[in-house]
Amino acid sequence: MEKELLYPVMNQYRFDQKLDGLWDFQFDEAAQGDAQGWPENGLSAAIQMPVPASFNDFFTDKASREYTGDFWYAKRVFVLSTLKGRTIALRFGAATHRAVVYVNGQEIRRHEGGFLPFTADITAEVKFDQENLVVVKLNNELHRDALPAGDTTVLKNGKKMAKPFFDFYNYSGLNRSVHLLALPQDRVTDYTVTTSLVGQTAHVAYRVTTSQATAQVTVTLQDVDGTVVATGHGRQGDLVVDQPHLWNVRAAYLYTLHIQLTTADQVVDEYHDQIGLRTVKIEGHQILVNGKPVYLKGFGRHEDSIYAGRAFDLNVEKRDFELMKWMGANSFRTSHYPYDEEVYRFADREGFLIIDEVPAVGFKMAAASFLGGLDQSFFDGDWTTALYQKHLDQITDMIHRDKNHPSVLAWSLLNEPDTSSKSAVPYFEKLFHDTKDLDPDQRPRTFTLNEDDTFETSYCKQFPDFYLLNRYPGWYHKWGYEISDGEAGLRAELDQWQASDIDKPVVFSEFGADTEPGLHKLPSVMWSEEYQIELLQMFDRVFDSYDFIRGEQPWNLADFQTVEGNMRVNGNKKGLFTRDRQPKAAAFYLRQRWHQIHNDFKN
Ligand code: CKX
Repeated sequence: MEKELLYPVMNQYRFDQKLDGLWDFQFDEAAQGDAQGWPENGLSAAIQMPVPASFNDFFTDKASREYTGDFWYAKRVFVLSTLKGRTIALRFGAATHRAVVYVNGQEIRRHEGGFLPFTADITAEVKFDQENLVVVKLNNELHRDALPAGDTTVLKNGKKMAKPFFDFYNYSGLNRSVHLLALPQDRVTDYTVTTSLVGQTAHVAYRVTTSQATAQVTVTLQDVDGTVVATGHGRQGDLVVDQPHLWNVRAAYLYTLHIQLTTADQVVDEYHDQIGLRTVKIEGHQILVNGKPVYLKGFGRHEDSIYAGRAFDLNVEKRDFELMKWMGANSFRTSHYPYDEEVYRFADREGFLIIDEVPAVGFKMAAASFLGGLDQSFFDGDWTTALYQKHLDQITDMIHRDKNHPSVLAWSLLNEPDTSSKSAVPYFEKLFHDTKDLDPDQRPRTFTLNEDDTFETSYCKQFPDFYLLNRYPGWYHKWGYEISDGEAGLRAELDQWQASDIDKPVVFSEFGADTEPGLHKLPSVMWSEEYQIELLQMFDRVFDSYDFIRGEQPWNLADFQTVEGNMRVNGNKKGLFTRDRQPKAAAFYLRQRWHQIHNDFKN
């Protein structure tokens, strides 16, 4: 059960109840909750906390907002006896960063990784027709051997403080929905589909895994009118669709896949999901979807909004998709962690391409140094062996969770790691080797190269299937009136890529300027709305000069919260939109450009 990550559905065989709402909540600075019997008796002095939400921004005192350490949630959950005989489970969409789950005083499971779901089988502990005490202990400390990477220090007053090596606030809590599930004992535990196209025919290779070996498996594919277009029998097979409606970029078409399990002619389980028929491939310096070249226009993003922090909020998500469509975008990167599953479902429906990123961020001591830490090569550290296993586990779970989404174009295995020291190479060799066969669809794998990791300095250029470049001339160096030198430097690097024998696409996955909305200045100064436009115009001139540049994703869709510091005025302001999702002037500029650039730009 622990490895079952299927998105919950409700039907006559499967029960799904969201446990969102107010939960009991309590900090545990002295880590005494276990000793004081909180798993058995509930929290001793609880306050109420919304779920899903990050706890931080609800508080009005700084010690609570910045709280780092153990903290607890509890809820009494009534379970009806009509669910008896099934596997009863809790499913947590995201618990940041590590969790211990208890039911009626018994520890059920532990999980590390704050941006991916996990299930806890509570069948043995659950009491029917009664309230059950669900208690979760969370911990939000940052460590070098954990993802995302950072340190936790202790201040002289005894308070712990998170020191991220990354540039987003360490929002913590039950950030995504919690589900109570009741599933048949004999059930579908996972499925995989991969599409290949032969002429006018799509072949959908499917594979279904089940909890028990005996049940018969039937798979059907229905079009949007509910007509069955293909049927398969057995745990694996091929669904053949003639004249298929392909899933295309910004022109999505979704079929419904139905999986049915029967034993002795009795249906015992059904699962359904929407899938898209499409292929993705990198060929030379082109990104191909269904064999046709695509130019990526879109954003690096964050799950970040006022009040609820990093919590998934359907309203914010809806607005973000409307903004991206208004801009003429066709893609985004889930910087710097896998997002809520609803995001991928939106993208599947709207025809957006996703570069799906694991929270391997902060793997660079210079980034830590920029944020107040040390300066040494990250991969020289003695923490990398422990870190590696967690990193691989989270890539495995991300691919396991997201592998069937037509929107997922590629996997980003790290953001801005330190690749300009040789000690990175063995880590990368192993990582790219161990992740090679995780995705049945064999999507391209990549990672973002930071400013310091250039054509000349990076030792890891051989690994990605295509390149993601994060570049900040005009902002972090050669800024203001020197921006023309920034442009010259950027062109000089790109000339080196062009002159090399590397024949892979390059996508600019970050570039931008912090911009204070409402600050106007003629001529421009840094932080003004005018300067943000000038910087984007500079990059656009460069993008249009090199054929191998196959995408532009400015940083960021919207302003977002970071640690406080002398580099940030209440967060990172590189958004094209404000944190409350209103456009800065640059959004109008870029919108005009993107509406003139078609998905097949440069072909
Ligand atoms: N890239 C020099 C990673 C993002 C940051 C972005 C920024 C950096 C730039 C690295 O998470 O927010 O500083 O704006």
